[in-house]
Amino acid sequence: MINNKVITLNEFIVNKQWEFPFATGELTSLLHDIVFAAKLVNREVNKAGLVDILGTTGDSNVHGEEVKKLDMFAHEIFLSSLRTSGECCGVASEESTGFISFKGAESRKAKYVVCIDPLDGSSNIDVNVSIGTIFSIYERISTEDVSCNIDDFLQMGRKQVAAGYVLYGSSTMMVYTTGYGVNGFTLDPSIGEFCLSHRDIKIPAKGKIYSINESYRARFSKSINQYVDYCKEEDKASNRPYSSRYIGSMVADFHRNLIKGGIFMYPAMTKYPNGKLRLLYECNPMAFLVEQAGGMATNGYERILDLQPTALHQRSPIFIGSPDMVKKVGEFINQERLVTTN
Ligand code: P6P
Repeated sequence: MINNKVITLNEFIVNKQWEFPFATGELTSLLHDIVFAAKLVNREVNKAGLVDILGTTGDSNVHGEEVKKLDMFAHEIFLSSLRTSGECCGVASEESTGFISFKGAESRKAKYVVCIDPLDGSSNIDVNVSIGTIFSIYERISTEDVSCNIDDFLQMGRKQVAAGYVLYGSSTMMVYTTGYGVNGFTLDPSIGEFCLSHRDIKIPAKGKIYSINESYRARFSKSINQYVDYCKEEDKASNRPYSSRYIGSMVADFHRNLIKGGIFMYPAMTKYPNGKLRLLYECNPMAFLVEQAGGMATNGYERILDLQPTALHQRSPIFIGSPDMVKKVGEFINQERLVTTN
């Protein structure tokens, strides 16, 4: 609120546009289209238990994961909004094996591509646990007025022009960045608008929360288990033991740690030798957001945003959150590397 005036997300996006001297309004318009799609998805997520949109489609996606009806609904809603926006020439979606190139004359001229996980954490849909949408926006590198190509999507995360997520939780929030800080907006259902509720979010340098699926302990490397044991040790000077919090929905786990401080970890393991989370539409957008909020995101060795993608759905290990905590787990990982390489 400024002078008790509610600031809506649409107003905020337009106001921020004026901060870009050469802004032409295209990114503003694209963000508006994403916001519109999020409102439509939110409406269905909120009544998922009442309509025949729960359960599965009986299909599985490119990752061999069961596709939920709401997954596909969200995918189609975002695709439709992006296709008609005229500001996006193509989309890489978790729900689509290949990228989708929009063929319309206006879309072919558009300067942006979008990578998106339309509904992440979908295994939680049927049990009413928070789920989310994650998006990432790049300027195309292919020639305008021709169809986009794979290289438009395989850009390093540090090339993102915008990224954000929608959290369909106890309230519905949108959190996004265009590279000038992170701001959060809460949906007011009475007016159907996202309103500024978390201005200029900064993640605490350290927190008391660690998030990891400890059921995989037998599959983790020694250094990961050593760090988890470190989190559990009694040490008042360093405010340990930390609390274990893991929802199994990346957006919800990330958002809690962003606000309170903490670390989310999905390491490589025997079942997932490159980690489980996807670089283009989970790791990169969250890494852009966390760095803009003063946090860190690595794959254990390198900055996530510096990784060169080679495939649309490639996975990456990820350690993301409060910088002091990401650095600490990195010390354990590199110690193991030193020991095993000597
Ligand atoms: P696991 C949801 O399926 C997801 O992609 C992320 O949202 C979540 O953090 C992770 O997988 C949970 O994976 O193996 O712990 O169930």
